[in-house]
Amino acid sequence: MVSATDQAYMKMALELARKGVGKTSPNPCVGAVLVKDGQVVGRGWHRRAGEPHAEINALAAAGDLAGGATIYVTLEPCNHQGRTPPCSKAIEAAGIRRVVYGMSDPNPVAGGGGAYLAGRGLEVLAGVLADDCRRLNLPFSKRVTTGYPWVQLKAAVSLDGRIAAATGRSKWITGEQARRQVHRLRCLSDAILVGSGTVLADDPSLTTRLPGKGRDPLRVILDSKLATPPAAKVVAHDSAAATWIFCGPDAAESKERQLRRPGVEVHRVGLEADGTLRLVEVLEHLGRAGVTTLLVEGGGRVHGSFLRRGLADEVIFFIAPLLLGGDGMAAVSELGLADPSQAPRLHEIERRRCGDDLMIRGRLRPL
Ligand code: AOF
Ligand code: ZN
Repeated sequence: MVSATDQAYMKMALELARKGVGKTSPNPCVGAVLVKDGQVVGRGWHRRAGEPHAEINALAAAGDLAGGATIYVTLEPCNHQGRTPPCSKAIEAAGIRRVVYGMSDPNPVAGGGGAYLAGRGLEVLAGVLADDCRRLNLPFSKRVTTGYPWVQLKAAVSLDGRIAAATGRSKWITGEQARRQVHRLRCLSDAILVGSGTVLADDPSLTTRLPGKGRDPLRVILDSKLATPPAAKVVAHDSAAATWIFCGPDAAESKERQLRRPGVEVHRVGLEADGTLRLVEVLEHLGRAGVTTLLVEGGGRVHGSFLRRGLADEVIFFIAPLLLGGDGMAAVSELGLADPSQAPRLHEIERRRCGDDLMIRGRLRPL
């Protein structure tokens, strides 16, 4: 039975887990609370990959008070020796009597802690606020089960769905608040991806420029023919961020040589029948490198490719109150839909006002 008390403590554990958002990649955000005789005796959360798991931090905070307590943890305790010893054993050794967790561990190498602890005679309750726990770790769950990162499509569009005037100029469609929000999104991503068209048109640096936020995500350019000029900011600028350029099998060696410098890697992948890069190969490369959240910033052809192949997980569009007309550049290239009922549709939509603009965000699949 799931009681209101169990839910309340799980909520507390979720709040703790959220402190890790954007900091724990490629590992999950996890929170844990220890409760004994109606008192919270320990709190913990996972701060960074490689550092102790949430459960271990909560056990350490409780010290001797852990004996006989209940542990509330947002993710099933791990049962494996990874970078740190298994939490299942630590929970057992501390004399915990009852284990309440939210989501099961989707990680095939780490799972099984729930069954282990039940087998050792602890009372185990799974699935408390499971959906909230899952929402917090969708990118992690996707990467450990498929090998691909979680893909977010981002665009700043006019009311009529254009991302640039016919000249290619796009500065600025959305206002300052929306642009600040984009930098926040970049900070939470492990990598930012754009097509070479965007590099040629905008020459973006694709760094995060939030004061005090140090992390610069990996920059990824889709550039089948290596059209990126060696002077482009993504390759030439002195930056802490690394750049990976993906090109087709036949892109010129001479161009690759010109682009090569510290921090820049060129990767060759196969082509689809339509001549575009094989995105699944790109995603495999990135997933293997630990990229868990990938922010795709366009342009329209890149967004179209991800959507047509069903490879996007989430859409985050900023809509500005202006009109660019049909000669402007479309936010999403052709999808070949015969009927609106076939259109990719967002779920659990979040709407947020950013000054005069509106952010609309949602997942392309239900939970
Ligand atoms: C975390 N933090 O609080 C919990 C995790 O790389 P390792 O050895 O730290 O193991 C990571 C795995 O442990 C992770 O994939 C997940 O399945 C499990 N639980 N991981 O980073 C935590 N509880
Ligand atoms: Zn663990």
